[in-house]
Amino acid sequence: MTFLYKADPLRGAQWAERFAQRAPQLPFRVWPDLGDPAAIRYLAAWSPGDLAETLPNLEVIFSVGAGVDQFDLTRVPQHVPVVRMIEPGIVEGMVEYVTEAVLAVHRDLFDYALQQQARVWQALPVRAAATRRVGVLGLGMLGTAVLERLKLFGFACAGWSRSPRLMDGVDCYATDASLDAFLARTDVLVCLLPLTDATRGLLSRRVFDALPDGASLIHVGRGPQLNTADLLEALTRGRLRNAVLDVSDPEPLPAGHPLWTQPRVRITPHIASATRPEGAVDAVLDNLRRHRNGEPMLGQIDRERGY
Ligand code: NDP
Ligand code: OXD
Repeated sequence: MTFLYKADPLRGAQWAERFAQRAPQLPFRVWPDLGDPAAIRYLAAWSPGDLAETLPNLEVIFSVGAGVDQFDLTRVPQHVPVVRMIEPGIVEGMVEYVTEAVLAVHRDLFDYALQQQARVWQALPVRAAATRRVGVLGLGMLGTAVLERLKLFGFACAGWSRSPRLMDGVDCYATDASLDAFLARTDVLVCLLPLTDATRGLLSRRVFDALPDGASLIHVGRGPQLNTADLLEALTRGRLRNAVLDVSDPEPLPAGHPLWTQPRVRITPHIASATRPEGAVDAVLDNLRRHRNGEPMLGQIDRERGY
């Protein structure tokens, strides 16, 4: 009974070390060193390629990320559950990233960066956090954690999800029918949605036009959710004021892409948060225990929904 890891090899070495400490009885291999394919029961991957179809005795696939859109689920046999990553490090990283980005927008740091380039020493009026309306698309593990932190600054917080949710101190909107009402009250829009057929291309002119004039976008979901031509146009029109983009389509963003040179766009290379090896291995081992005991695994995705 072997565990196979197929993702970043540097992190793989850290996973191997943690496995050796926490589960020395379970042989751990790093792809492409498969050993006997028939012995592999568990796979952790960013993207499994053809492994899900070709490993004859595979029992569970773990995504090393919180998202699973990089998996081709049609190539994963129906009897093999797919489990996404739920571990504290990934949440902490995302809370830090989005909090910093919201505060940067709130405290006009994009404007001050432009003023600095022009050597302008000019104070801008400071708005109270309570008058700044933050809206998070996605009220899952990450969206709720982000809102819990943003609430502490006093921002007017709202969230949008597929099914109705309740969160203390957060105005919760659900379903497509309430999207416009949610957008109309949102000055800073944060995208923390999984990539599915329903969310692909969602961040488009239609959404930007439903936001108040001069709103800002923080996109930390997945690149294909954003229509970049519409974003550029909305920035040019002044409809959107600033954009913080951690994800792009394709990744890496090509060197000649016009987003690179937009003065009010800040780009980071998909680093908002990442699974930490210790937490990830602990989460996987806990789920293996659950699997063996016939208990539900934490983070098992629903193939129909796609997340
Ligand atoms: P979850 O699955 O916990 O939550 C997803 C949320 O999105 C849920 O609230 C869900 O609604 C909502 N949602 C999904 N589809 C729709 C829809 N069509 N309409 C309205 N709401 C919808 O995901 P996480 O919070 O763990 O992660 C979110 C995403 O963040 C990941 O899928 C990944 O793409 C991205 N991510 C990015 C990282 C980065 O570094 N940039 C790092 C980690 C993750 P409901 O509650 O009703 O199910
Ligand atoms: C993830 C990511 O989904 O890193 O975990 O984007």
